[in-house]
Amino acid sequence: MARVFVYGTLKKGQPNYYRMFESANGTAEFLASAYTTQKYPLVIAGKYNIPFLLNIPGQGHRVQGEIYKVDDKMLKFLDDFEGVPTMYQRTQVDLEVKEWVGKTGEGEERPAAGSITEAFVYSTTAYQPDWPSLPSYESYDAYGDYGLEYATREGRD
Ligand code: PCA
Repeated sequence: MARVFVYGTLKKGQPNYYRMFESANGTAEFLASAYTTQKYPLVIAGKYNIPFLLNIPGQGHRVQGEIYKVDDKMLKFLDDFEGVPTMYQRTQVDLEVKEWVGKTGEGEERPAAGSITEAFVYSTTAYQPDWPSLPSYESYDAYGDYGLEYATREGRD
């Protein structure tokens, strides 16, 4: 089992969320909403309007997302889906819990709001030179009013 912090199209309500709940891909369980403890640029880049968390700590915003517990099969699926290691790299990130709703081990308390935890994240250091100066967001929304709707895999040319 592993924990993954998702901030982009894998979040609830976003275009790739369903992929975490296709049983052929493995299993995923929602644990908590959280923010990165550090700031990072979360930009929307390229002709398909793909969200990227650039691995440049200290720049941008503290990014909002969701922590999931995933099995090894799902972790492999996500690595493959996210094009690890070329498009994204899977790294560890420190997170501040906003609200923990998932199960904990027997006899364990749910981590309180404000507590610090860590998870994997799909971030990248393989970005184009102009990406760090793109607008950066605290919270990604594929359907947001900035007019950069995500092109799904099926919808690309
Ligand atoms: N999928 C991953 C990384 C960016 C994306 O769209 C996520 O949601 O965290």
